[in-house]
Amino acid sequence: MLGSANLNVMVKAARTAARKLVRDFREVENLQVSVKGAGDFVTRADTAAEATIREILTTERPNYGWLGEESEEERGKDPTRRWIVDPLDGTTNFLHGQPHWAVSIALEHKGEIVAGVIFDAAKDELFVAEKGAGAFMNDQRIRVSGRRRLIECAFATGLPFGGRSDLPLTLKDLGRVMPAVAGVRSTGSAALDLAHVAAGRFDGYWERRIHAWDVAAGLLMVREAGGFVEPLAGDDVFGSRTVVAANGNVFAALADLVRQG
Ligand code: LIP
Repeated sequence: MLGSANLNVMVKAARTAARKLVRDFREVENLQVSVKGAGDFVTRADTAAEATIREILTTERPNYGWLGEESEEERGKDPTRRWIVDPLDGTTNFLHGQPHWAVSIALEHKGEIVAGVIFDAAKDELFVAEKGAGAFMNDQRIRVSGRRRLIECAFATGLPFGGRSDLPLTLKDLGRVMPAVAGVRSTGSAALDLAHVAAGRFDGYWERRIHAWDVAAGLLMVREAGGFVEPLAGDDVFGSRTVVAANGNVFAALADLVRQG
């Protein structure tokens, strides 16, 4: 696979962690009928996957910092670089035996995402991107869709579960967006939503209350595929924990609809 040495290390870490997650996923499918369910098992799988990724990345790049969903943040000896990792994005899907989850690894340099890997092991689709070098899926170049009319567009979003503070605003977003578009989908994985925007499968995506590790790799993927990514509110995606992404033709129209909230 072409790409920088850093990207190849990221792909190695994602594929290594995913091999065990695929085995765990098969076990989870068997646990659906159990009374206790698969909760504890998935938590262990998630944590183990992050430990595998962290071991590989910190061995190859010992001076980089770390921000991962399942472990303590760590500042590196090189304060300009850090890994941002979600070892299992789409946890609820995984828990319910839904084959729509991904390993997401991003490399940040001086506050900017410069490389991203999103591996959908269930579908064997490896999305990669490096700043200035384009976005690819299974080594084929990907680009955002070309749709221009909102009414022809399909968008993704994350639907809050009970108790999440963004539920009222998201319901208002849906009330404005759904009548104006061809469809809205909620897949349960922000990383794959952004990867699919980059691949032209969705025309855009927005979500409130995301974490940096959910979207770090995907936002680079969309930009390198020719799309636009901005915070829905505030100054930056990570700080505001909001994101809106779309192809350049419909970005302004989608952003306008969700920013009215
Ligand atoms: C998930 C996100 C998704 C969001 C879910 C959850 P996780 O990440 O990818 O977009 O709607 O609430 O946060 O928890 O599966 O890594």
